[in-house]
Amino acid sequence: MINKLADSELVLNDDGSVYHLNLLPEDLAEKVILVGDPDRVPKVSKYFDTIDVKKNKREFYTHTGTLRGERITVMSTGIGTENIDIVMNELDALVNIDLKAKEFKTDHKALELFRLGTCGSVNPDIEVNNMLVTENVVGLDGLLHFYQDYQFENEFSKNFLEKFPYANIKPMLYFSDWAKDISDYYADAKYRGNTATFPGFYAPQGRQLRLKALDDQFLETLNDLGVSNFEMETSAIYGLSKLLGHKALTVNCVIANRRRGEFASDHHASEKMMIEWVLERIIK
Ligand code: R1P
Ligand code: URA
Repeated sequence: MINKLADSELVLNDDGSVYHLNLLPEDLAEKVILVGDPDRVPKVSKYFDTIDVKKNKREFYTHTGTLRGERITVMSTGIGTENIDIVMNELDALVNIDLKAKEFKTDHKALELFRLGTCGSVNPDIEVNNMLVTENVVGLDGLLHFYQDYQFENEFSKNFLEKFPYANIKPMLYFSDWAKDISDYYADAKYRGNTATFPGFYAPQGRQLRLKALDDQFLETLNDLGVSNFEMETSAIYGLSKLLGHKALTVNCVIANRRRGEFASDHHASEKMMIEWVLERIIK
């Protein structure tokens, strides 16, 4: 492997910070909460005891501080797996690459990444205003096809790949090592499930406004294959964490029940409940 990275490959800003996240290594804690919406960042950091770093560029807003004596970061990723590609590579560069020398460090540092997102359920029995922890994830977005192949095999993935009926979409399947041993943080979560991540909110998730989606039975078909909920980031977070050697766990608040046509009228209250529930568990 080439050890010295060219300026075009590891792009830095004038102050030496990573190009998109606009962060220096000292701006980041080892526990990182990832949220999609930039407005969710202050909703999380308001619970911190101190906030020492506030930086942003584009949709990437970061606050770092302390909670109950432990350092913690919350960062917005914006929407989609293409943003997660940037977030994961630049977070990893902050801890595992010497930015000044542009060389890989010899000691590997593993970050703990907690996604706090929103999602839609495709299992009619999974009710809105509850949290769902992702055990397995199906990536229908395509990002991980550009990296070295990584697939895991278990009963869920074997069954899913065997029966997935859409020939022009190539699923990639991942899991969180943490989720398999979920008792670490989220043992009392109401729902655990298999999440599908999509490269869009409308037809990719089976929504039809003025345009027809691939299949009228899309939600039912994926639910029959064991999928419980839909969102737009977790496949890339779990897949790239696995490849880069970080720990990741997603909790999504269910704000839509797609099979019953329901949307959580007070989704801001559920978001608050999720933030408090997660912060109580990841820092005791
Ligand atoms: C779509 O509205 C967005 O909401 C969900 C999806 O994954 C997508 O990013 O997550 P966030 O609430 O974290 O943004
Ligand atoms: N986020 C999604 O991606 N889909 C939903 O249905 C709700 C939130």
